[in-house]
Amino acid sequence: MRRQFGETRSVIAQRHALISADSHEVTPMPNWPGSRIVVVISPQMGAGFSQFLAEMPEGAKALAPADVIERFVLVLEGAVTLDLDGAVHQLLPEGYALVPAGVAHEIRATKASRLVVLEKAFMPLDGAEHPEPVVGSVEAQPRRPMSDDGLLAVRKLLPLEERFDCEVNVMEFQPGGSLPYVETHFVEHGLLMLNGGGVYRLDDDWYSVAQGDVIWMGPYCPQWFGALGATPARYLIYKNWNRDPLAG
Ligand code: UGY
Ligand code: MN
Repeated sequence: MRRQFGETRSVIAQRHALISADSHEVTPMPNWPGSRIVVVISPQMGAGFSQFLAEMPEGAKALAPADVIERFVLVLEGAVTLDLDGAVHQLLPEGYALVPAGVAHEIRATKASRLVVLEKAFMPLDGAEHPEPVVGSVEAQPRRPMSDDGLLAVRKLLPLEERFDCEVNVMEFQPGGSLPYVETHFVEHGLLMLNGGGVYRLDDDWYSVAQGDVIWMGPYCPQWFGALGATPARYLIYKNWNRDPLAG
């Protein structure tokens, strides 16, 4: 991109956004003192959640969000500890945690680290218990085939239980693999390209996307992805999940 001519690959549209690194804006964040934060998706653009990238210097800490907010973190680089109710978990690259709303915790970088963070107001379900924290690693989750051609698989990072109001998955496309059809749904997505690239259809536009790109897909944004190149494409994808569209 020729930034000196005011160019960027980022696009902010009514119902979707593509945020590329060339337009990242670093901002301070009270719960992340000393870290470099880039908020890539937020309610200000129309989303029902926020997604940000956090660059933590060694020793930096993150404090818990407001009591009604649940937080998902995935380590991209480095290493952090997660102090949860007295138990200390070590998160390495592709290690992740979901900290339910109201659960006290502290994240501390044991070396310079990069994280992707998703936060949203938790939507409880009548009669269901409050979710428990989840700590895991992407690699430890089974690959579930998603297409007949064997080119698409998903790893589900959170339990498929109704007390959880969101899903966070890693979709894995072999070269030439694609979503089987153009999806339209009332739930929305926050996405981070982890590896490889391809073509993303959002509404009536087709974008080339690669590692590091972030996408917001709002409700009913028609969406499709096809992987291109010699290596697999993988993305992390959040969606609000398992709640009636008339709830809340
Ligand atoms: O779970 C999903 O809705 C997912 N298949 N969407 C997507 O990859 N754009
Ligand atoms: Mn979808």
